Amino acid sequence: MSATDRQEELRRRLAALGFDDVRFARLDEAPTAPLRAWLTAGHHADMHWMERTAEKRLDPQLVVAGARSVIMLGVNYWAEKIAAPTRPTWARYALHEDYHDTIAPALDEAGRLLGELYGATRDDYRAYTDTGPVLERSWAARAGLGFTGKNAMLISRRHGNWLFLAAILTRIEFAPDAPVKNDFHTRDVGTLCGSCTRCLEACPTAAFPAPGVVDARRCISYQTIENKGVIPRALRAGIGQRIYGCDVCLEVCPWNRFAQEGRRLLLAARHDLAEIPLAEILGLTPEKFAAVFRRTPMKRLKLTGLLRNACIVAGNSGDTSLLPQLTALATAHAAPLVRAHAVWAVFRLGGGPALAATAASETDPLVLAEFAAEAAAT
Ligand code: B12
Ligand code: SF4
Ligand code: SF4
Repeated sequence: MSATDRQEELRRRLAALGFDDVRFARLDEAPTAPLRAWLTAGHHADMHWMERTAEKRLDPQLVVAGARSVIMLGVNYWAEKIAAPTRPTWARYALHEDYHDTIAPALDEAGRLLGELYGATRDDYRAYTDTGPVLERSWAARAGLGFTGKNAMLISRRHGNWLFLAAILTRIEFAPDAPVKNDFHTRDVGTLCGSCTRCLEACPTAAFPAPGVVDARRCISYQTIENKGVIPRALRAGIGQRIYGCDVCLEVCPWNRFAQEGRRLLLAARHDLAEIPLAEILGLTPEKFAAVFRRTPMKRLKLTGLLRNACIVAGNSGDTSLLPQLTALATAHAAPLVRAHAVWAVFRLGGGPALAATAASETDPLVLAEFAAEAAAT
């Protein structure tokens, strides 16, 4: 079999495993992603693991010595079924079992394929989805899986913004696929955006200091998923009804009109989660949380984190029927993080004066800070 035929056979069999797009890039030219500038500006917030792994992200040789190529894989998670955002609003990707877990077996299978077709051993490659020290979006753009939008997303002409990415760094040398446009090297961001700036304008918390650059400190996705502590008061109103993650800069993108449902071979939908009313979430017990959110990305947030987010959504909802539940959380929940955000929500819904009396018996500094901020605001 010729080298070209073998590479196409690999592409075909990777697609058969469930990957909706399969592209190749050479590693001889490092991506220009301005990771260092991003870190220096503090845009990574408290994701210190991004700092610790920066060298490896910038140099694949430090991940797989002798690596020559990267195989970039895309998994389409677009679902017509949830065409309109629900209330509370979940990031679309979160309405599935954790994709890290459902894609991993296919990556194991991909490794076996490299063994079968190229005689590769475990030392010849590393496969990751999301959690590895790889600049996945930059390599995906280099491989022509799509282009980098002004929203920083890897946008595919076939799948819009709705692609999970996975990467296999390998010592095997593959013929590179072409980027989506020849001037790719001079215009790394917004290659096919034209004069559109919808995503930059739509961001509810002004998280784009520049096109293609996200300041995680202001990003709702970071705040509701990665931040394990207090969500800054100044951002809470902008979070609106978004209980977990944020798709605003993805949803507004005109390139989504070309998106079609993928085969979903590597995904397990949990669209039922979008139906859960906010009041039910506010009343979750640890047992119910564990049962409902088993295997979903929300399991990592834990019940405390989800309640924190739910309090913010409740505070933004204008729904005063939630006040009794929120007052109970503000006065009696065991976690100060939940009490603190519940205090904010109660004040937002107009129940503050009645709650203020309980401040005298509160001793936790997190919660007292919320009462103090409310007092200062009136
Ligand atoms: C840290 C991280 C986050 C952080 C920081 C996001 C960010 N923009 O960096 C937070 C928590 C905020 C986040 C949010 C989200 N994330 Co995230 N995240 C990551 C992670 C782990 C690393 C990203 C990274 O290295 N950031 C550092 C910056 C510097 O690198 P970058 O964004 O990849 O690089 C871009 C810029 O450098 C720019 N660029 C390149 N050249 C140039 C040149 C110039 C001059 C400029 C200005 C810019 C520029 O383009 C690059 C490619 O987009 C990746 C997985 C991975 N290993 O890559 C997933 C990943 C990027 N996330 C993903 C997703 C789905 C999301 C969310 C949509 C989740 C949600 N719905 O809530 C949001 C989208 C927010 C957004 N608009 O970016 C997907 C994106 C898939 C895709 N098609 O692009 C990834 C690839 C995970 C995966 N395997 O599928 N994420
Ligand atoms: S994910 Fe949401 S908050 Fe983050 S940059 Fe996009 S629109 Fe802004
Ligand atoms: S919304 Fe417009 S500017 Fe933003 S990524 Fe999509 S095409 Fe580009």
